[in-house]
Amino acid sequence: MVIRSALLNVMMAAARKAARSLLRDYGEVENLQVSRKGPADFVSSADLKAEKTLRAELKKARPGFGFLLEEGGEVAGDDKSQRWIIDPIDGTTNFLHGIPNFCISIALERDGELVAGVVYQPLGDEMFHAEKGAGAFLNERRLRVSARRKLEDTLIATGIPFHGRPGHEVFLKELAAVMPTVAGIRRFGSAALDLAYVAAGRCDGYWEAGIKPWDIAAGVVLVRESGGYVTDYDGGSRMLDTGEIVAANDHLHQSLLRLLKTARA
Ligand code: LIP
Repeated sequence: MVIRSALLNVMMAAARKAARSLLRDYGEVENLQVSRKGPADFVSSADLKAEKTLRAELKKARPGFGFLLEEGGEVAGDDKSQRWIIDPIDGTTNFLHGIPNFCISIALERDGELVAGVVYQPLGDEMFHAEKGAGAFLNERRLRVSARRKLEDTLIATGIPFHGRPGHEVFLKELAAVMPTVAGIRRFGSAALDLAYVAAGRCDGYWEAGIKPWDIAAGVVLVRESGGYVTDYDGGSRMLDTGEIVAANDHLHQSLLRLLKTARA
């Protein structure tokens, strides 16, 4: 039986409450695929509904904390040292197309440091959670990053730029460098779950550019607390500012970082 802090219990309860409406909406999206208008507006209302629930539950539990919300933006709290960083649906495009790989991501930042994260994948009832210094868990199971040491044995996740997003050419250079070096590359469509999968050892690494703070904040805590390394492209910790991230187990992080840096040179 995992003993969790009151803070994590608050975060997990909020995620479960928001997931109830999200699962109902996801079922509806599948029916809307064939409608002429498509489900885009419906998904944005699902996004807003989930975010409203998360904000209400977390404000009730910690009234003074601020927020950084994917839809609602920055909301200052009375307590200037603490803010929630929330993505109500990470993997929105998957959700829109009825692809079962999306999650709710909630992180707590205290004095500029990410100290707790919850990534909840409601379809599989997979609650990834971690708090600084207390380890990372999937439901009741303690998580550890993979032990693979050779890039040729690894499965690496990434995100691919698309219409309206920058970085197509540089991504192709990165892909050309990584592709022949590893056992496989996956584009799952949710940065938060990509990081959760690294923390769980399902993937050995993940990289992406052009990513938002709410996509990665919770996953950063998961990877760190499961013994992995997470940096920006320069090996620093400014991922939320730069929108660039490289995460991997402790044996591989430097190799992956170097590979990507060479590709971009
Ligand atoms: C998504 C990220 C994903 C990225 C997508 C999108 P959203 O976030 O989680 O890694 O490749 O382009 O940004 O929009 O689903 O919250």
